[in-house]
Amino acid sequence: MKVAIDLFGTTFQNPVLLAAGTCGFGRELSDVVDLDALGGFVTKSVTLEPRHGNPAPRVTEFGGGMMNSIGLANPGLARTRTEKLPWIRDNIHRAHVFVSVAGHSVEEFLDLVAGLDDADGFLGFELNLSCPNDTRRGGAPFALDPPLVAEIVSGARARTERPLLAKLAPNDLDVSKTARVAVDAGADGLTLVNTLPGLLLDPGGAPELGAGQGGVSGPALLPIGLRAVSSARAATHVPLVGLGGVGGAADAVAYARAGASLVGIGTASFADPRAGERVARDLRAWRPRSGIASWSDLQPPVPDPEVEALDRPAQTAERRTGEETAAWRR
Ligand code: RRO
Repeated sequence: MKVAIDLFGTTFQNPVLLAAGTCGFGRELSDVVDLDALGGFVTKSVTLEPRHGNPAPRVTEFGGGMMNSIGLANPGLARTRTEKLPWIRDNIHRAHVFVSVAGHSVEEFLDLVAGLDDADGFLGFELNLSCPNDTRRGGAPFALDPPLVAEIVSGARARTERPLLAKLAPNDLDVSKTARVAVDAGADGLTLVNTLPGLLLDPGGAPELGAGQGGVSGPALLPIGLRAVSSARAATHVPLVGLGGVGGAADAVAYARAGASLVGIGTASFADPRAGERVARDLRAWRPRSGIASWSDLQPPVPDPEVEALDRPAQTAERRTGEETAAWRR
């Protein structure tokens, strides 16, 4: 199957990305992984100041996958500019890189985008609106608060012309609404999903993770990610990055069938750092049944933005004036 795909004004040689938080800033994996064999990767989320992260243990496993509570450990904006991005610029040639940014407030997101935008070495930003482990916000992700999503995305949009992805949460019961809010505010694409809040206890009742709760990832997240991608596909026209529980090419194909243009590999690459290369290779060797020559052919039709606009809940609400509203109040 032909796996190259044109998106965000460029060509991805294949649709496989390494997800944020699974490959550092690339260099950490470069001895074992041929990063340039991938479609791309997303960096560890960057905050304004360096962070040590949460207390150990920060990862633990269970039957359905794993849990983490890294707590946004990262070198901060300044070192990302002076050390991490120059390495990417000099060493990554074919893979496309998104820098993940995570603020503790709207202003911090905007300062991060403004503070990185003129650096070299990366294609676009992923706004991490869905970290479940930010103790400064009590684990409450921005992605579950649509007005904040709109503020962050539109503020970021005003500060960069680069492709802008908004990363949404798996426990969003109305993810199609959040997806529309992000796209209306100027997101060029959406990443679905981050890890799902969870808790593992040892037999004595103590949390297995040092921080208490954490984010669930791995095979258990596959159906949750597929549902989110499918809902966002029906509600928006922008490219989607599907993520959650991808372990092999068949899972990646399922994400494409749900509407994803790119797929992220996360937990699978902890067990096998070369999982991304393997999935890209297996997709290239994939023999679809009939009428499908390329990865893009797997995807369902994308909604027409004009029709989509007519169907917006906000606009519907605006149109519901006069008689109709009066009828509801009766
Ligand atoms: O650093 C983390 O603990 C973390 C982040 Br920022 C995130 O977005 N998702 C996750 O599972 N862990």
